[in-house]
Amino acid sequence: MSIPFDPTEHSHRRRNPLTGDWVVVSPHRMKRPWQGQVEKAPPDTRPAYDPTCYLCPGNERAGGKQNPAYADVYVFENDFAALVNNGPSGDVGQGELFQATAEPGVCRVMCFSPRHDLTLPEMDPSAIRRVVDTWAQQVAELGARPDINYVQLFENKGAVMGCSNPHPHGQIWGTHTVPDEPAKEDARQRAYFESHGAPLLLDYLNAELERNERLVVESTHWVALVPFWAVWPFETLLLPRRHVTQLPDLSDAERADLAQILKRLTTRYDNLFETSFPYSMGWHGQSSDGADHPHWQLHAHFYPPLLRSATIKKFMVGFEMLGAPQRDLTAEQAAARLAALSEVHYKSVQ
Ligand code: H2U
Ligand code: ZN
Repeated sequence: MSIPFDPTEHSHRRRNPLTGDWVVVSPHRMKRPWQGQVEKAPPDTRPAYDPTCYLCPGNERAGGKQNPAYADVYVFENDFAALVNNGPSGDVGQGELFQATAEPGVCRVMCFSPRHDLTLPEMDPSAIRRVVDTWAQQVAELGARPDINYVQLFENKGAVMGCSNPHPHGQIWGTHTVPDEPAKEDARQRAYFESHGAPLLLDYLNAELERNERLVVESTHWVALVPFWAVWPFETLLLPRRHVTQLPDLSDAERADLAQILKRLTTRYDNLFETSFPYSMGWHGQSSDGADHPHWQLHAHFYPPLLRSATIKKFMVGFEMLGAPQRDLTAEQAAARLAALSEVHYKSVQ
């Protein structure tokens, strides 16, 4: 007689339908004794203005240019851009085994706030709304250029993620080629739409709302959940309830509501280990190639590395580097932890 499958006991694999990638889940390992230290992060005592910060208003940047005395969001061309428009175009490879193509592009930096000491969860929804509007405006502006076919918005937060400066900021990269992650998601969403006649992520969202096992925060227009196939311990997916393919298409009400849910979600993240929660987050919308993409559903991914405390992170090494990603805490357990947290920021309580 075979034992019935128990997702909280038995090792298994889960498939990410957006990319086709798999993750190994080892829920039985959550019962291991833990003898490591659980350290609290040192208190964060940043000034509202730091005269040595290259992102604060009025300061000189590393490249020698000066920031204006900006009052809300400020976007500038990255002084050390990874992609530039200064070379040949097209195929620059040397045959089948040495393929290369020119990759012209644009890299910008976006300061979320003039305040050096704030992060998204500590900002007012009205200020976060200006971040949302700027994201949408940048996708519309860069996406309209014939040389740019994808606009990737992202935020690297925290030194543990390699973020160079605590001043709240994100980045904008406009690329000629659709990068690998959105390209994989595009192919899977297109194939699903062709066989089911509905967007993959909307069917997925509706199934998650029905199951109610992995939901973290819900609002009128948005839902944040731990995806069934999450790789990072507290990874989340944030998506609109309506079928929307890109940020510029969001309505006024959806933008205002997005500002609120971003604050609520990131506050829960900070409250989890009572630390300014590090992550890489970013938006995936349709490519800006001028075509219609009805198979797309706009969404944001949050990929946070912390596992057990403010100082203990998950490493993607060993089997994960050479085989496939693996996790112990199940997506359902992570969602339950995040869903149980307060939406009042821990710093405002103490
Ligand atoms: P992070 O988001 O990973 O911290 O990167 C910050 C970016 O800011 C980085 O790409 C740019 C760096 O090139 N930068 C400037 O454009 N001007 C500066 O004066 C310093 C940093
Ligand atoms: Zn600053």
